[in-house]
Amino acid sequence: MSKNIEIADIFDSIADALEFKSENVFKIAAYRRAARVLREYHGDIDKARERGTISNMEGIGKGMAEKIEEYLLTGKIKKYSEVISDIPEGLLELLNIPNLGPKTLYLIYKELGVKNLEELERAAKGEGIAGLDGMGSKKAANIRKGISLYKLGKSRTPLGIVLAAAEELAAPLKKTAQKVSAAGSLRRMKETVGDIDILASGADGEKIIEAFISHPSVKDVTARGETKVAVILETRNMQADLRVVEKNSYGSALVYFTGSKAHNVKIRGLAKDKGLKVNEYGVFRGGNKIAGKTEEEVYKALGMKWIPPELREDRGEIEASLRGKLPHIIEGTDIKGDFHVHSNYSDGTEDIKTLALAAKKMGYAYIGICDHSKTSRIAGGLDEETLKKRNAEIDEVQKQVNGIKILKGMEVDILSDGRLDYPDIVLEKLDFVIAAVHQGFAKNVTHRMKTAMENPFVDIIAHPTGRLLSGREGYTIELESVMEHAAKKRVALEINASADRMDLNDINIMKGQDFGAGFAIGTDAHNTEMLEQMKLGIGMARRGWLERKDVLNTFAWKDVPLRRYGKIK
Ligand code: DGT
Ligand code: CA
Ligand code: CA
Repeated sequence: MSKNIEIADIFDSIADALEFKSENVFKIAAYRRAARVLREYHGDIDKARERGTISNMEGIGKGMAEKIEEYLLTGKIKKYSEVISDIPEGLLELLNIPNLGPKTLYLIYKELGVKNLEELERAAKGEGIAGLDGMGSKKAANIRKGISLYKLGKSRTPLGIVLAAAEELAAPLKKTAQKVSAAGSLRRMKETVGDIDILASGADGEKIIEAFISHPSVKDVTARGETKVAVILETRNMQADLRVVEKNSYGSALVYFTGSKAHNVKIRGLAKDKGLKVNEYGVFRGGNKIAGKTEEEVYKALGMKWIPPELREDRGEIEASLRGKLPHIIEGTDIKGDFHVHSNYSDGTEDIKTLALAAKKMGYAYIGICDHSKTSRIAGGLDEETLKKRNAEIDEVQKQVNGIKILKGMEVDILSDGRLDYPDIVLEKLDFVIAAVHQGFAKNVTHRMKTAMENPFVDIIAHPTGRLLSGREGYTIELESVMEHAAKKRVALEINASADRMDLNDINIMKGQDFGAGFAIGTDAHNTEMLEQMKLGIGMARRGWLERKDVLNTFAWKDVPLRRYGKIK
């Protein structure tokens, strides 16, 4: 592990401990921010120390810089041993359980002596937690629900993490194998992945398997045969399966191992009706193999057009393909811009110019700079004066950078009564507004979102469910009611593509589409690298059967159908 990651882990642990002790929220946020900056740092942190430039890093204050230096010089951070000295080992891990906040955990620990997951589970089931002051059976039930979510979360990994790990894993295979592809839920871009499946074919199968298991990210080999092997990766102890197949069966094997299981079952039934047999080796009529080399060929033999992997969930794609009515789902190349990017004016780590240049390099026509509004103070929310300055800087940078339009967006908080965090006169000066609930997740969220949509300057509703894949349940909300209202008011629903959110996900996208809502994909990037998360949003949109016309950022900026410009589809 590189040193910056080691330090980031320690900073996150300090933040956990401070949270447990109910200390100052800004102090906690400073550790979290520093941890994030360190995780994304690509330089040599030791060199930065030698140059004395650590404290120049955006998001690293003087105090944090000192602690980083302390670690680099001594291998320890005193503050860490201090804050954890009176907390039992493993207790803070429980803070990752949804519905269990630091204050409650503290109470349970103090009153019941709960120190680990097992004890917590017991206390949540029996009288223990329910009997505590201010708790009751409803809260105990919520914690039980949180525990099962937490366990589930541990067994599946968010797609964003998996994609990065799988790309790294597959890269060296491309040298020995003729063909390499992701398969399984990873290729279908499912929001979480149980295990990684990779398919390869080439002249020397043994050499391919050898290259796979000798990869530095492989921790353990759990099963090894001549054509398949299973390993455990360093990343979250994930399992990865590799299968090596004959090139004449590559297409049918890819169909088979891409799944989903439900899709495969339906295909097999269909083949049977036609007097055919389909398996991982090919499509057969009697003893004759009639297809198998490519996926296109396999689908064609069954009377279908090739089906994009993201649709292979048996949600009507087979019927649509048989009738020649598959939708033209959106592609990465359709995306003309990103609507949700934070600059260093709020909690992003890079300046507007850097972000704009990066977006231009990605081939975008526009980038929506979208900082937090003033109520989100912990996230560096902008007061009106600072917002003016930011807008002026956008104008200034726009003069220096051509070939990309820099949009003045804001992610504006929806307040407890549904009003927005800035008056209309401020909102009006922006190119677009994303309205977001960041406080009061259980407080009247449906009503607040709908009220916010009454404001004519609201264009997009941010992360409409509020859930996090790392284990936060999200808002208490009647999503259908919000979607219906959004469709009626022509407010777009966000597909927030950040790895931990994926919000809306495929199922909710389909729901939104049933109501006739429009969508806007935003990465919620806090630095240039996170702009790449657009692919996760595209994956979700494709799984939700969205076409170009359904997604705002497939339009050229002058044609984006925002209601404030009267350009409504
Ligand atoms: P995951 O790993 O839980 O996220 O989901 P998948 O879809 O990647 O499932 P996995 O890894 O168990 O299997 C990969 C693919 O192999 C799966 O999508 C379809 C195929 N497959 C696995 N087992 C069966 C089976 O019993 N019958 C059929 N028809 N296909 C199977
Ligand atoms: Ca899998
Ligand atoms: Ca598998």
